[in-house]
Amino acid sequence: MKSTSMKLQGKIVFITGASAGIGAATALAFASEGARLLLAARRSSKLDTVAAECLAAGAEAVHTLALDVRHHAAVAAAIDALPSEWAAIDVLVNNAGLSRGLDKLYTGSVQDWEEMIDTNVKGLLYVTRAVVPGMVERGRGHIINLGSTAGELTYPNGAVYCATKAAEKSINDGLRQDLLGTPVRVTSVNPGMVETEFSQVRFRGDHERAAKVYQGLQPLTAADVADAILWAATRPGHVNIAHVLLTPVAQANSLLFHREPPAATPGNTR
Ligand code: NDP
Ligand code: 8X3
Repeated sequence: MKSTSMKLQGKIVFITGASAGIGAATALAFASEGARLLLAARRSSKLDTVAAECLAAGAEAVHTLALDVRHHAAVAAAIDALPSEWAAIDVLVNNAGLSRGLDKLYTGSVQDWEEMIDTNVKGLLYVTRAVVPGMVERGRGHIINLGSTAGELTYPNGAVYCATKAAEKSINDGLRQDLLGTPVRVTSVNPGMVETEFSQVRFRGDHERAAKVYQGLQPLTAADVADAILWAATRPGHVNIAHVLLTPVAQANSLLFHREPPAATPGNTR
């Protein structure tokens, strides 16, 4: 039997963390397929810009939600209060997330740990809990979670961020098992290094330190990751992509990179 790819025209796609980086690029990718986009993040002015770009790129409609995924009551209330024409979410992209600091575990900041765990683990759970029952009731849906190479292999000074992505892996696998017997699909997209606002946020606006992360190699772009998310979402309805791992060619895993030395400049030669 010939299987047909999932069409996204008119489908409601809810993306958390859509104000920047991978979330914004994913919004644009789904927009070009004619989806209806529900975009959430804390910075509403950035969301408004992404919303306008999505409409220009072909989104059927866009609705924005100023939302902090760390607040359970706010997440539940926002999903509950969605206008009826936005309530039947078809695809949830659990993308909102961040890292803070790069410190030895025994000297790390408890506040940083809490922010990462509250956002990357608890926030993902709160949104999932609010959205998935409706998918089960309607007999259709797809949850796409953002994991990371960091969840597969812990790197030094990043134990807590890596732990949040290891938790995402467990949640992704558990949810897929718990949804067995329903047509709802569950996917984890696990990128390696992607140049977004991620490192700016990790190093609290220290541009020089953030730029060093990507020095000497070509990182993934947010659009590369959006491509993988869109691919997973458009597989035929009977196909579940459990996880996708994508890295720059110059990255083997979360510990091993190949960096080209900086090009010699005339000023540096003797
Ligand atoms: P960015 O910093 O560019 O974007 C992060 C997004 O998450 C922003 O839209 C931000 O919006 C949103 N966000 C952060 N905290 C909250 C919150 N409490 N409530 C709602 N939204 C929030 O990073 P990336 O695009 O790179 O990261 C997206 C996801 O991809 C994350 O889960 C990250 O862990 C994962 N990832 C990133 C990789 C990378 O190398 N960049 C590699 C592997 C995975 P706002 O500030 O407006 O709320
Ligand atoms: C983000 C990728 O390697 O910076 O998950 O942690 S990494």
